[in-house]
Amino acid sequence: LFSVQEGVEETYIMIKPDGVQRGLVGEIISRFEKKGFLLKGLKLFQCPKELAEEHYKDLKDKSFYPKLIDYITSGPVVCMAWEGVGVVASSRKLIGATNPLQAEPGTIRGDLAVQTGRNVVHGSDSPENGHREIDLWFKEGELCQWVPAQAPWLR
Ligand code: RTP
Repeated sequence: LFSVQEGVEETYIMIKPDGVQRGLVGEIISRFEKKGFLLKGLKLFQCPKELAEEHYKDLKDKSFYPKLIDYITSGPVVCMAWEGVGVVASSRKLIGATNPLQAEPGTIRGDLAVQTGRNVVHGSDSPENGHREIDLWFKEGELCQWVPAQAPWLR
């Protein structure tokens, strides 16, 4: 039995269609696994337009919004739920700045992307949005509640 550790959060990470098309799925998942976060949900998924619009509803007044919706629905994405201490902010660090040209080398976007409009991955920006987005993208029964047998301290 493990006591609930302080600061354990969950976040929604999504490999965008360009990441899938470019064969970066394994590389991106690997970075979160190696960091030591716990994978709770994983699926390849063709996003319907309505879901993309709900996910990005806060950006609907932006000029790039229609292109963003076209991009996210242009091919399959990989949806993931990850758990861990401080996983929301830590994932944003692993991902790097929104504009890949400003993302530090060593980050996913810094190493693997060039354009803001093709920045390969999404990560929730707050614990509240982590919950909201996991609820939005996953159905009940698609998430696994589990504890790794060998390394529970990694949580
Ligand atoms: P994300 O939600 O994907 O992790 O990205 P973010 O928080 O770093 O950036 P946000 O401002 O929330 O924008 C969401 C996504 O919209 C696209 N975008 N395009 N000027 C542009 O053309 C522009 N600005 C943003 C990007 O795909 C960005 O990740």
